[in-house]
Amino acid sequence: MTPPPLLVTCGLPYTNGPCHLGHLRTYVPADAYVRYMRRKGEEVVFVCGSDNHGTPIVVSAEDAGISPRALSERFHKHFDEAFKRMDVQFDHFGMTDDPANHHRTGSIISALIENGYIYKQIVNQAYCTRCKRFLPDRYVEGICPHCGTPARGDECDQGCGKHLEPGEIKEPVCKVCGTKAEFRNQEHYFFKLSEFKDFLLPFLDNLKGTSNAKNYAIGWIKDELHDWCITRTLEWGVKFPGRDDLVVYVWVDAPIGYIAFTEEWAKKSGKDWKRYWCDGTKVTHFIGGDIIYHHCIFWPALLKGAGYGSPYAIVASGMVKVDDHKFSKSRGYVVWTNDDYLDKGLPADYLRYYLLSYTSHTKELNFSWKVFGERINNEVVNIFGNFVYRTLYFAQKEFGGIPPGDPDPVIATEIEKCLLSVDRFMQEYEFKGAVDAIMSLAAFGNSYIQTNAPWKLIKTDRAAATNVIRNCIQIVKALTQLIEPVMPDSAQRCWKMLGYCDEAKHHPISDATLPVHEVCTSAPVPLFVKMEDAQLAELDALLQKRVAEANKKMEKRPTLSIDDFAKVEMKTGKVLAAEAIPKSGKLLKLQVDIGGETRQIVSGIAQFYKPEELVGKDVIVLTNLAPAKIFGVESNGMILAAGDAASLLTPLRGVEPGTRIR
Ligand code: B3M
Ligand code: ZN
Repeated sequence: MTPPPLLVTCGLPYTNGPCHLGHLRTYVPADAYVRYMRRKGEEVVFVCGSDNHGTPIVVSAEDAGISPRALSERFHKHFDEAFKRMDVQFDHFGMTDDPANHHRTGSIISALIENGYIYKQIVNQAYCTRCKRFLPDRYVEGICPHCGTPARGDECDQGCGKHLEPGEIKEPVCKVCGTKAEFRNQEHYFFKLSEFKDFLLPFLDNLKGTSNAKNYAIGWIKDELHDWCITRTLEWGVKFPGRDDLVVYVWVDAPIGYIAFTEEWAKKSGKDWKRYWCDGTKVTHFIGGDIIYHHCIFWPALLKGAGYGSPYAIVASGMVKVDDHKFSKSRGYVVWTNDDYLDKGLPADYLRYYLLSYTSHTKELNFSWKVFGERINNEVVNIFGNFVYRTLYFAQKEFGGIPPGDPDPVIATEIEKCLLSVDRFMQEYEFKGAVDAIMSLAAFGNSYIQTNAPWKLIKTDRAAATNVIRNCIQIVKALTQLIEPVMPDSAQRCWKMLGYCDEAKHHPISDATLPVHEVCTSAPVPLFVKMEDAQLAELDALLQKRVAEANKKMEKRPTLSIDDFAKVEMKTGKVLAAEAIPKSGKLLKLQVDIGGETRQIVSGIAQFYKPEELVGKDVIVLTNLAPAKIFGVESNGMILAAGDAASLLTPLRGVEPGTRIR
């Protein structure tokens, strides 16, 4: 039997926000790896897709006033386009909410039930009496039972990082309305992860990939393995077989998406997906360093329990910082792929180069525009670009092409050395090592042309000058071949300048050593444009502005004089009527008695209150706010509320409507 081909996947982006540098740190190296392996002659399939389920999507969709499916489709399209613009070329990019994944997840759960790995149990779960619902995962916040830090329902995101099971969180509070949650009993389904220890230890021992993934997982497995609750009380998701009231936990159907996407790809390409997942598989997962547990422990156990093959390699990238700060969207330490980079006209290749060469794949990457500019200008432009241009310019000017022939042995040896070195690094997922080796060859070329100065030599010894430039051309060809996985667009442009009409990526990497027969007779142009200081300063200013704005949001307001406060007119009011404003999602239209006068007020509280529960309530109204039209509806005043969940203010003791607040 022929050995199974390589299947490479990337962690699936959630469809509740745009693509950023943190995503790219995983996807760009995966794409470079796939390109390289193909150039080595391996059969590779590269699949990914968007992760549409789970509470983060439901909460964001509620905020946006649209359905989780609509939100998912919007961001799915966004990611698909952003990846293409970055030259990250998946063979298939699916959605976890599409039928193939619903079907595959159902079938895997059924297999797990049949094999005795799933059992029912009553869970004491957080319940909100105001919202009248159970609070899965991110619907609840509280205190981590392991380390005492404030945590989300499903993970201690600010403290110890542990995964939290339903019912584990202490002092739970409803994320939507801020009400203290109760614990109530509910029946759930559990996966017997604890039974997989004997399988997981040898599996991890043999696992390929980066050492961080393997070592963390081996460390965790030496502790006790807990069974996982794999159902949630949500409408949105993949239904648990036979239970209309439960969906499976997002971390069940998300990795199963890898299989479903392979099936979708196989269907359109006339291939057999089982070849990838059922016989001795060669599946390589590229993931972020924060989801190692899910991929090295939970996922292989799930596959094993359902009778599928095990992952071959897991490659986990290190964290991303921005300007020496923890990557944070809310604090402004973020670089958006479209808004901050591609839409500014910057080439995908520069960012690809930077991400691959900044540091070892498993180490922390600290982004700054300053270092970005330095690396591009000093390395890509001055070393690589400069050498290529000098060589091609001289060849074209003096020879209008180069007489074919073999390069000198010393040059051939240098190229061979580089090929071996790049190969060793790529096999070890050490992308920086590979890029550095390529750049060393470019630096070698630069000093070779400088030392031999063919522009001088040609005046005294034309044959010797011809030989020098032929050697340089060979190095250019090797560089073009080698850099293609890193900077595909630049490599292709260079390939054209060498006189080739086909695509560089369709040549095996070993072509680097074959002599060049043709050199383009049209004038070469510089491959790269330098990053200007002014442009870098502008990009940096945008980042600093975003950080300052985020800070301001968290800052205290300036002190107010009593005279300033006297300008504010607030009165008690009684809500007489309330109705939702159609299609607005968030808005209610209220009629409020403020003492002898009825005001119409539009308020963004529809997510938190039903219209009928507001009628008759005493509220506090800012009465001298300038009237405004909101969603086309006249609003004359503002109702005061506290916090993100809009808890309405009300007088402690009954007072007449229209009583002045002082
Ligand atoms: N959607 C995103 C994350 O936690 C999550 C990955 C799923 S991979 C199967 O990074
Ligand atoms: Zn609630």
